Amino acid sequence: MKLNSKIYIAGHRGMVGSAILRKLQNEGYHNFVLQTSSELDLRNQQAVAEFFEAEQPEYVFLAAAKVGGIHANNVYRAEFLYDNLMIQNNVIHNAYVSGVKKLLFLGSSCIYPKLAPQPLKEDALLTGVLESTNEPYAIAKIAGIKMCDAYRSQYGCNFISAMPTNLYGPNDNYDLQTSHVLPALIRKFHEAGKRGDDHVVLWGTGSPMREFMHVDDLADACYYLMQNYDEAGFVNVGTGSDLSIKDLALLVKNITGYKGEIKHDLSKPDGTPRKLMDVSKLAAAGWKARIGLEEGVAEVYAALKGEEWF
Ligand code: GFB
Repeated sequence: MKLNSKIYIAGHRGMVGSAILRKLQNEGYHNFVLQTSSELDLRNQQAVAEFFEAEQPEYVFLAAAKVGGIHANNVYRAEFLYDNLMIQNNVIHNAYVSGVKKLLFLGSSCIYPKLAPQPLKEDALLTGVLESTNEPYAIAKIAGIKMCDAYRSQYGCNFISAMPTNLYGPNDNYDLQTSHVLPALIRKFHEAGKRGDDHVVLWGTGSPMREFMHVDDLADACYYLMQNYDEAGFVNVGTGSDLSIKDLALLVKNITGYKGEIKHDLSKPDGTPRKLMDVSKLAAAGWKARIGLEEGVAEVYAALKGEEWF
């Protein structure tokens, strides 16, 4: 990419897209095409075709998606499947039609089979049954990887895919029903402290293991891959280390200064027992994560002052 290349970031107001935009702006890029979801509904085939024809972006970061935590994935199953398939089909196909030079498609570590060997290597894709709570989302994201590969093989498109681990950072979703675990815990511990509650409720057993990466690290990796990586298939993007949800809760408890107890709601699902990324392919390509979990969460927590609920 040249500094004046025309770049379309799909989903630039979300946590991932906004981090990619910040990163590119910091690097001196300035020729962006940006559309909010009310300006351009990416599920609308005609509207997306017209947008690509009119704007002719050279590079595309596909960070637009219907996303959410374990509960949202499990409940809004139709939306997670339909919205994500429509968004990615429209963007990837029209990137091909309009001659985009390179496209980066983003997915998630939930594409792997529920019981795949750990750490998760890229070649474990489609070797087993998916975790049921996020099967619709995973099926859509697997379809996106295969679509990029098919357009590469049939049409010669330089479309690449990266699968990040669980992410956190600025512009995360703090709605307790639909969010991922990390923003949920930050909010739960903070609000319990403010209210003087004697305990905080954690969903599930607390034993599942998860890996967390700051979204600024992901944005850095996306920028790196856009410049240096041109392969079919996909590459994992993670930190390479994980912890239990219980230990994550203790870390957040400590950062927020909460003094009460932790209780469990066992009616809520645990999800996949573990999903730790094998990041050796990414390391061999020349990139690794820099932001430590404690440092990253402390920074995110400090930046929440001023939020309506804080
Ligand atoms: O982050 P999370 O919602 O999604 O939950 P997944 C991770 C773990 O934290 C689960 C537990 O075992 C939850 O039961 N947990 C404990 C909580 N307390 C809470 C809480 O208050 N809120 C939430 N949300 N969880 C999602 C997938 O899976 O991860 C998506 O559904 C996506 O498809 C995303 O891939 C990255 O890590 O289980």
